[in-house]
Amino acid sequence: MVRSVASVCCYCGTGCGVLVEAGGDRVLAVRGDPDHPSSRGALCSKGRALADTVRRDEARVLRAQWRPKRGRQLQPLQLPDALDMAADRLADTLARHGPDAIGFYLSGQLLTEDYAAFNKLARALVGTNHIDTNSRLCMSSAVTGYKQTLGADAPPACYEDLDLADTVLIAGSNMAYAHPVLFRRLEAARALRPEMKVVVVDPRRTDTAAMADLHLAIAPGTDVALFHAMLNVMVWDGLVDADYMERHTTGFAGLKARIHEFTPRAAQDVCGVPAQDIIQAARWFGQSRAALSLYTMGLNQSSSGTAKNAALIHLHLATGQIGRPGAGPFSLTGQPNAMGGREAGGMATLLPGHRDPSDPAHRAEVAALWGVDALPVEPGLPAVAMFDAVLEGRIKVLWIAATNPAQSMPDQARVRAALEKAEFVIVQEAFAGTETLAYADLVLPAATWPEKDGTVTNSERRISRVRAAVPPPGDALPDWRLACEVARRLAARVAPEKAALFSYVGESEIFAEHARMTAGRDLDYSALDYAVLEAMGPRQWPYRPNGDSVARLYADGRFATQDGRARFVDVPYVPVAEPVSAQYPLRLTTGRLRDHWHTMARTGLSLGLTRHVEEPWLSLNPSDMTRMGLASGTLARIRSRRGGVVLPVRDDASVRPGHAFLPMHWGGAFMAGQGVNALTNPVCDPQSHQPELKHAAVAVAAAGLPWQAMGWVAGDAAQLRRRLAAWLEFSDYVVVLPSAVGGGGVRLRLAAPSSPDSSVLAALARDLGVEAPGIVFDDPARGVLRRVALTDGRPSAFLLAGDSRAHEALMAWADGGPAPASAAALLMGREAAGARARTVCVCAGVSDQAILAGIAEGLDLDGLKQSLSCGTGCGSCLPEIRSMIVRSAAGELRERQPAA
Ligand SMILES: Nc1nc2c(c(=O)[nH]1)N[C@H]1C(S)=C(S)[C@@H](COP(=O)(O)OP(=O)(O)OC[C@H]3O[C@@H](n4cnc5c(=O)[nH]c(N)nc54)[C@H](O)[C@@H]3O)O[C@H]1N2
Ligand SMILES: Nc1nc2c(c(=O)[nH]1)N[C@H]1C(S)=C(S)[C@@H](COP(=O)(O)OP(=O)(O)OC[C@H]3O[C@@H](n4cnc5c(=O)[nH]c(N)nc54)[C@H](O)[C@@H]3O)O[C@H]1N2
Ligand code: SF4
Ligand SMILES: [Mo]
Repeated sequence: MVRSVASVCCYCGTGCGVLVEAGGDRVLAVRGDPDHPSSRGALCSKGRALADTVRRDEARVLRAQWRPKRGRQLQPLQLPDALDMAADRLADTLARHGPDAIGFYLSGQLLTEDYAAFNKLARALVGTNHIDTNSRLCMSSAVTGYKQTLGADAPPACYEDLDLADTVLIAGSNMAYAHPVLFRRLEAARALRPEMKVVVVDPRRTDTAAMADLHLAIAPGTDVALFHAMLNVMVWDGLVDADYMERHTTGFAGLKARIHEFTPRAAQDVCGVPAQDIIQAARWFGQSRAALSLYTMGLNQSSSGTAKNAALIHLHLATGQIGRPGAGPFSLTGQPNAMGGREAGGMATLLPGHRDPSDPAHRAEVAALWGVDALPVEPGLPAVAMFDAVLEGRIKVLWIAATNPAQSMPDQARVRAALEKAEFVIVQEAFAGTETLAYADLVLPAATWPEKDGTVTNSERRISRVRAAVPPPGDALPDWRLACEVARRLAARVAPEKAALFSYVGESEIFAEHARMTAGRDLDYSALDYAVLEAMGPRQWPYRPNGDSVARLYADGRFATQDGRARFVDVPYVPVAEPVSAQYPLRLTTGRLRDHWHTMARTGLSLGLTRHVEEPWLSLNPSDMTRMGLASGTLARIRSRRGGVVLPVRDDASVRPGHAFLPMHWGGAFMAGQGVNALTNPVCDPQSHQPELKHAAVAVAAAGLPWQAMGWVAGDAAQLRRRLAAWLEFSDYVVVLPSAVGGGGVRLRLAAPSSPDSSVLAALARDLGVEAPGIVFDDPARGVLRRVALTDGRPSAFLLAGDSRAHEALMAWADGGPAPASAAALLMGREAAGARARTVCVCAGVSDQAILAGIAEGLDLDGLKQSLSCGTGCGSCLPEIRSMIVRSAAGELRERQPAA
């Protein structure tokens, strides 16, 4: 019997509805849910590939595990024993060191019910406010920005505003990659109303920027100067709404003097974009009937993230562009439940129902609602400071759930030192092989999507039900249940009267308790429960008992402040924390790719998704490459003041001279060293405590690793990655990557200063399964191995050590290309092969080469769609295809000549 279960995609904060088709314990297919009001059936490439990522095997954490001693392997443990072990350690730490020796580090990927359970455990039972999440790396500047200006942490707009806006200001957001379904909606609106103006503020010319009428490629970190200058122009041109400001805002007088300094000329010098463009952006915004801003990490992940948010919101307050259809400052959330986590108060600086832990009245309210005497007073530590406290020995037990800090936190050397220093680390994980698991003393097996029930809130304040479609594998349990099981055991040891606080029978009971805590607050959805969600479908907050959702906030000009007025805040422009210098001359920024999700535990399991970008590299402007004498593909050592990584460099005209870009996805589980965040700066915004993940000063130089080997082997990527993982220690440059080539397998690349001795080469050949292969052209005297194992006449594994000229040709053959006329000529690199094509359209499997060939024939977008079917599925590739058309016309891209 096939069931169809309505749920929500587990990736980004767009929160697309999905229908999961399942039979028994298997997921058969995942489709877009046409009835979900936020997405109306649409899914991007990641959502479409969800069925490929549902696993019940060794790719998952199936059992509890513990590490008897640091440095030893994890060992399996019965789940009840693991829960007792957690409770024992927590009780013991409480007795010896008190509640603030325990910290919880959670995730915006937890469901609201998980958050509610953990929050109660931390604050009402353990008695600490040390509960923070990866949302600190993500949304916390949006929270402080909204609270400072509008009085509450509430995005005032909704997705329909994308259809209705006349001017759209996209700031620090690469929506084309990170919120593709919303970007599709914007493209559709613009196709209907070509007069719509789109301005993109991003140092890089992303696929999002490529669709803009105006791209402001500002220097990193200079957004405040830009927004102040835009406001300056609006004041000067009389585009502000003095009446609105007079009736609904305060504080403009205090900001005026500062705005005065930021003339377009002054901002041109700071931001590095023409004054004329700044004036143009301000006029479009100010003259527009409806102006909408969409913004994300380019603003938030900054040492002045709060100021960037406030300065952008000022533009809306000054022009009255808020609370109306098509208008408003709309912060897009990153993770699927970043919003729900904020509502449940699952961060050090928040309490349930958008309350504040530093407010005694709020603490008393929450204590009463939970039925405990009091909540802890001592402030909780935000993420970066929490890991510092672990390193300094103040926090001794750290419980990590649904996040992978040994990859995603800035300044990995420090984070990893902290994890080593901790007395006891609990890691609650769903997928095997993550970087953080290497530091676990106790592993709790978590259920994950689509095995969990609960709710999430998306960017437009819409609460949807997440529904389980299959049972969890092995001993895995939903996160809230693991939290409650440990909580009850801990209560039995330290406060038996509190055990009842955690005796929920199911998710709906937790949600009901949580929803009640929102009564009378700005987000009030106390009238909402699972029955209402079942009957009415996803609802937005605030939710009125009569069944009305509120689509737009502040329509009446009354804000969530004491006096009902929104506030202008006099925010200074402060440059990035780490200026470039002679020693570290390049500005590094980091961010996302279209088809991967964060640290790739899940997207790394979908072969289709690995095709778009197959490996990590550093993007540099071609002029910098020439200046440094680096050819595309050269291995380079990238260093910051904190650490380094070795990766290939590639020329990329979307990056400005003096700038560099590295994707955030690949960490120590896929490459030698500690990944991208070995480089990043842990300096934080003083108000939001969000780290500056978007900027670090770096140096780049050729790595000097001339000996290289490349291998590939077909088979199950999760198993093969485990088999090859030890090679990650081999040198400063090693990557072990899932590969879609030949129906799936793993790719290995490594490099060394000189040829390793023959025993190392023999071990490499053994691990890749090419000890006695079908084709051999070795040259042992020169440390060269060239071997291909064949199955049914096609490569099933190969190794090219010391001479990898044949790599692309072999990959093409393994991937279904024609067999070479002469294997010898191929392996000796004499059979020239055109560079292998890269997949642009995952749905229809169309390569960049095919698209460029089409463009060369004169096809436009519609022609390409018709003749190649590219871009006719989820549409995630459309921005890239459009940008290829533009860049080909500009002579930047050319079809590569086919192999001679
Ligand atoms: N495919 C995919 N989608 C995702 C995710 C994913 O991992 N993969 N993750 C989700 C999550 S959790 C998040 S938080 C969102 C993030 O979504 P986005 O914020 O859109 O993604 P990023 O690539 O991190 O950063 C956006 C842009 O900020 C620019 N930028 C850097 N510095 C500055 C600056 O100083 N000013 C300005 N204006 N821009 C700057 C970068 O060049 C980059 O293009 O994506 C969500 N969606
Ligand atoms: N350099 C750089 N670093 C960044 C960023 C950047 O732009 N640049 N962005 C930052 C941002 S915005 C974010 S949001 C973070 C994201 O960083 P992380 O949160 O560390 O990234 P994920 O890979 O999503 O980690 C989620 C983990 O939870 C596991 N998991 C999945 N489902 C479940 C479940 O249901 N229960 C449990 N218990 N576990 C589960 C996954 O296997 C995975 O290991 O990265 C931050 N780090
Ligand atoms: S846009 Fe893509 S990743 Fe985001 S929720 Fe929708 S389908 Fe999932
Ligand atoms: Mo995020």
